Amino acid sequence: MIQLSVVIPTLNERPNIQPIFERLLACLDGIDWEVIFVDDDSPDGTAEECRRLALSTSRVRVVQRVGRRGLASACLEGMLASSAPFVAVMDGDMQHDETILPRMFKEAQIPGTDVVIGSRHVEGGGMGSFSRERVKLSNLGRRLSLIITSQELSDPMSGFFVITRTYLNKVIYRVSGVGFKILLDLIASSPDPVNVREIPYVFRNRLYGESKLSITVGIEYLVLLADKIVGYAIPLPFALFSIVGATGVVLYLAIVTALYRTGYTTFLRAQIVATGVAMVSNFLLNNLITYRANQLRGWASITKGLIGFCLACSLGALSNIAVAKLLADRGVQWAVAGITGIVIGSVWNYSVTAVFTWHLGQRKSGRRTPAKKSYLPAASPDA
Ligand SMILES: Nc1nc2c(ncn2[C@@H]2O[C@H](COP(=O)(O)OP(=O)(O)OP(=O)(O)O)[C@@H](O)[C@H]2O)c(=O)[nH]1
Ligand SMILES: [Mg+2]
Repeated sequence: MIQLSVVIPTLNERPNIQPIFERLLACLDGIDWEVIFVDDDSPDGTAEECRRLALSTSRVRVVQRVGRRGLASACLEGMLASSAPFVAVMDGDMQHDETILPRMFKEAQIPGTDVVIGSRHVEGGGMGSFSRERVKLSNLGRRLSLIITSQELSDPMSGFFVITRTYLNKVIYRVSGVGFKILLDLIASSPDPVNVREIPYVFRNRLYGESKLSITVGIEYLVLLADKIVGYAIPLPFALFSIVGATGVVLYLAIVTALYRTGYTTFLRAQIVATGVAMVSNFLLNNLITYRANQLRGWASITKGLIGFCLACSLGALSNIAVAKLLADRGVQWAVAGITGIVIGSVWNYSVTAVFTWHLGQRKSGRRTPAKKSYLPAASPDA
């Protein structure tokens, strides 16, 4: 029976697959283990490389996700594809020190334990040769994590941990699966205090492949925080759409104030400019944050999307005014009438643009250029 599944999310990690497997083989002696690579259809042929390896050992399994992306959701799918009572999650670039896995596994078996974290911030651990900026960012992330979990963890941003099946089953329906910080998501999803153990390790440098760290990781982190705060009450995309809408209102007011109150132009002109700028800003922010998974790219589709977005939102504004006026005419207090109008207008804007501008719910083509080289054995001539 497999006791420990090691889930490794991968995106363009082909050169790391064989070495990481050999390292696991060397350090997990005496444990019944398997490794599950969850690959997001990497163009460099990572999944094919995993399959090549899997043909020679039953310890290797592959989940290849087509048309989908995301580290947290990849980890969740790997965990759910395993039947082992303990699941480890580890990066596929050998930056996590796999030699502490046996100790993590041992501590995870101590009754009552939920999660064992590989930590860079307890005595004996370290960030390796991380740049000062990366360390600062990591520390900021650690402080922000306290918004969604009251539990003081030394390294909530860690992507290296062992979780018990019992704990996973307890929180699985509450996890967001958004972004890159799956450990924090799993811990913040528990209704009860989590029994955590921490084991030090020193973060290593990447030997092969490239980092996937980008501005998106930061945005996804904020989205995770937002989902944990409001996600139970409001669907996350609608909450993000509304936050973006609120920034549009602030921008609109600032521009009208700057242009009209200073006497620079007429009220009508100030309003036209402010409305135009706010709509473009809302469109771009929604494209970057709310609909990042369906993001429109390239001038042609961005221009088409922007025109559709402005048309839909203009209709939304009309319905907002119409509803508010109707209610006010029937004696409803003006503030209540106005807010009702805003809510109805926003729901319209959100629903229409989600479908027509960002094509939400329509299956994206998973087609891509296949990996240059196939590692599958050539079909036998008599097959
Ligand atoms: N399946 C999947 N794996 C991902 C995705 N993004 C990153 N990964 C994998 O997650 C692990 C961590 O990503 P890294 O780019 O190394 O992130 P990091 O370790 O925080 O950053 P660096 O220190 O700069 O390497 C690696 O194994 C990546 O291949 C994704 O969208 N899907
Ligand atoms: Mg890395």
